[in-house]
Amino acid sequence: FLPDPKTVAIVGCPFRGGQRKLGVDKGPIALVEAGLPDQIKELGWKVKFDGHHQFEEISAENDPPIGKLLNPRLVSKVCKAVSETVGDHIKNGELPLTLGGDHSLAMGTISGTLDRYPEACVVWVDAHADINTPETTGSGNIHGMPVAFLMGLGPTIPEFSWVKPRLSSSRIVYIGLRDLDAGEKRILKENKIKAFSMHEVDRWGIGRVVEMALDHVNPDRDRPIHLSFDVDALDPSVAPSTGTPVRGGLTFREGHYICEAVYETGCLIALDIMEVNPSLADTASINQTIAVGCSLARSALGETLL
Ligand code: HAR
Ligand code: MN
Ligand code: MN
Ligand code: MN
Repeated sequence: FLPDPKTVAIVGCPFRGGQRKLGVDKGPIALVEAGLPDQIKELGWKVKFDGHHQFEEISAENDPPIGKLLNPRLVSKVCKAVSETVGDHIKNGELPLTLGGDHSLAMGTISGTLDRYPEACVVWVDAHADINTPETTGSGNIHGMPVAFLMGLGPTIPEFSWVKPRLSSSRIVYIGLRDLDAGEKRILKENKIKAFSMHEVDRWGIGRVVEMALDHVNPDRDRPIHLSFDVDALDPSVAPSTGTPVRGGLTFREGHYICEAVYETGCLIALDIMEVNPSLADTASINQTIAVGCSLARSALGETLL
């Protein structure tokens, strides 16, 4: 599935409307300023980047909550635009690398992927399952819900009618989970969704976990893979500058190993690097987190293979 010539299209998404904290909208700018486009070129890819998305804001007065959902119209509109951009890049034979921004954006990126490849599978690397429905959410933050929307769980919200419920429970696998809400645990069980929490990473080791994860969603390694990587999957000592850090996460190598192993399948068709927030820590921690975001992306694009 790798595009020929190998071309990455960077989709910079300075967006924070899926959660409450300031700063995550600066993530993509920081990753690009740190040199990510040139780093990817050095790996032998053509890189297309024509600036970050300019999301025209819907003012808060025009966007009251729908039920518990915060900024619903804004999130919907932004994700719809992202979906179209990602889908277009895939159609053009480019691998979209979406830089967030908060993880609600994955509603857009994965919709774009499924437009082009309905049979695609998703590897979701995160401390969180992001599978609350508009009914189970405690926070109202839509970055905790994109998977529910993609799977068509929960009530129909007319403002999100463009999101087609096309992701089936057998086509997504989680790695790195350790902070789930009670409702999310129930949803995972009821839908028999495969998840490798940090407990499984400790038990089996990351090599075996990634193999089992891929065996589940992509047994013959012939399906396109969308890798959605939330940097809070990593331990806060590795990626401190993110909105909802949770202790006990993936080591630097475990995170990079996942990216490398997905690249090795030759099935990667879209990549998200999400939730880098370059304002939530001291300068050293911020720079460390930005550097890790860049190196995860490089690993998923083949950097560390001999
Ligand atoms: N489960 C909580 C909620 O729904 C926290 C979710 C989110 N944080 C993230 N997503 N960074 O991965 O609000
Ligand atoms: Mn997430
Ligand atoms: Mn998370
Ligand atoms: Mn490296």
